[in-house]
Amino acid sequence: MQVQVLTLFPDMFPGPLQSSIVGRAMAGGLLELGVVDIRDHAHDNYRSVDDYQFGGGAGMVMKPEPVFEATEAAMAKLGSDAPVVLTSPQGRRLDQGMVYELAQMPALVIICGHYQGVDERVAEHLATHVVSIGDYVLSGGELPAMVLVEALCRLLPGAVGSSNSVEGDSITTGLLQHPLYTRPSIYRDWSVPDVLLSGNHAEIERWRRRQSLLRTFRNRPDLLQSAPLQPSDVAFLHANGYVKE
Ligand code: 9D3
Repeated sequence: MQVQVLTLFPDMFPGPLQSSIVGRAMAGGLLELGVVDIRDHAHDNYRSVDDYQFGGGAGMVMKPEPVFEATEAAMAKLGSDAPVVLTSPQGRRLDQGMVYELAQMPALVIICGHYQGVDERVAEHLATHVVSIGDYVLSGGELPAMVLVEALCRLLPGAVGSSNSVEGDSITTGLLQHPLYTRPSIYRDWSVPDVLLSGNHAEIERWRRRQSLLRTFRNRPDLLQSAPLQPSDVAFLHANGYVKE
């Protein structure tokens, strides 16, 4: 997959992406990551990339011309049908479904927003996807772009995790993963739950299922709404304080 990242802060890349799975994918040619300095597409002698907003108000807005022209230059290299992701707090929240959809593409352009935002014509007439990574305030779209690249990379055919059965499990259950333990069986007086050492696989599976249900109920009740639940799951949750809305 070819990814071109457009940013006002090209020094931030590849940054942490050169480690771990993404680094290996880049070294192995599975992922080609290009970084474009949007400022190189500025029009004037001051290399301006931002301006005051029409209508008044504090904060600067990224000008459309450098963003459009940097994107069009990137697409000339990648193919004009490559999706264009704009990172923005106003975007759709990134989830694994969106990552999966984008991972099917041979090429991708990611525009990193900065300042108060980007001239709306970019979202309206250039971006195919406007994406946020969650409800907290960052100073720009660079870290969100890295988050997206890392998530995509794991799904590329041949990358570590691309055929990860454990992940498949957690997607099909729609629940949070159960607790994991490894040796030693006792650490500082804290022992691993007996059931995991029992060798009784039916009991272990039942315990894991219940732990998944409890943590999902406590930490991500929103996920329970769409998780496929057995009557025995619902009964267990009810016995633990769950009331279906
Ligand atoms: C006062 C309104 N703010 C919007 C919620 C202003 C604002 C905050 C942060 C405008 C831009 C930014 C910079 N953030 C991003 O560009 C960004 C982001 C984020 O802050 N959180 C989660 N995902 C993303 S994707 C891009």
